[in-house]
Amino acid sequence: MRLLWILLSLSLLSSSVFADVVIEGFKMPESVAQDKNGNIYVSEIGERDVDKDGKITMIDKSGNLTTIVDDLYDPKGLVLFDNKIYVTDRDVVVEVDIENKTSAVYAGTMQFPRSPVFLNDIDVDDKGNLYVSDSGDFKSTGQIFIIKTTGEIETIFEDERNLIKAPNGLLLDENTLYVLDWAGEFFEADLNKKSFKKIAEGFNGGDGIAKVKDTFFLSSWLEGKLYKLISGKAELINDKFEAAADISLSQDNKKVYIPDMKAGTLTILDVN
Ligand SMILES: [Ca+2]
Ligand SMILES: [Ca+2]
Repeated sequence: MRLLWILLSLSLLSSSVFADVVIEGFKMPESVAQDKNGNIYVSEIGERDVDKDGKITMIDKSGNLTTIVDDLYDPKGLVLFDNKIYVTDRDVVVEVDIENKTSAVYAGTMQFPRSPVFLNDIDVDDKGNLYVSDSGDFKSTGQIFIIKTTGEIETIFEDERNLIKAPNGLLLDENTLYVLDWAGEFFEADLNKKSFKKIAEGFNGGDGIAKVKDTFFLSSWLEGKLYKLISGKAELINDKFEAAADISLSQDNKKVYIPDMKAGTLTILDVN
């Protein structure tokens, strides 16, 4: 059992007062999600390129940490659907049964139309179709996949591959897919009209996306920063992270969870 360290601090940031909670002791945390019961799940890479040390840790409402599975490679983006966790793990997507604490490959490397190189973020629609980003070589070979509930996997926005360099963060909002590229651009893609347009830029080393109404929160892994974006205008709200990874919102939309991969922490930021 690991020790849980909670550090309460008040910091004045851009005229708002945030009460931050920082939970320490994670090994390269990459992504986070909260379920409807209030439990928070964190993916931990462990050591990079080392197999069987990647895990999913659950933080319950009392702050107790429990290992759900610890047999993964380098788990990254995770999403909850139907009491299961879907997590990207290098070149596969793994399904984690929370109750039984078991994992199994859900989408294997060979099922993809083009071999994935660095699967990164994941989101799910209300039917269970998964959207997955592949950051490729982090320069120009990235791609975005849909994994249908039938098991079929397709590359989407093929015609926009000149715009998409190294997609990292994905966020699905009804028929709109938001994409934060490692190269710094933030895109809005209409899944029905198949349109794909840039709505902001300047987020070098972009990683996670969270959204409350018309406000986006965007993280930069490379710069350790968290931004707020409203109507295309970005405001820096925290630059104290070492590597702000794949952020997400609490169920009540009042908090943003920020895993800091290099610091090994999870910061809970009040954005009410
Ligand atoms: Ca690992
Ligand atoms: Ca990511």
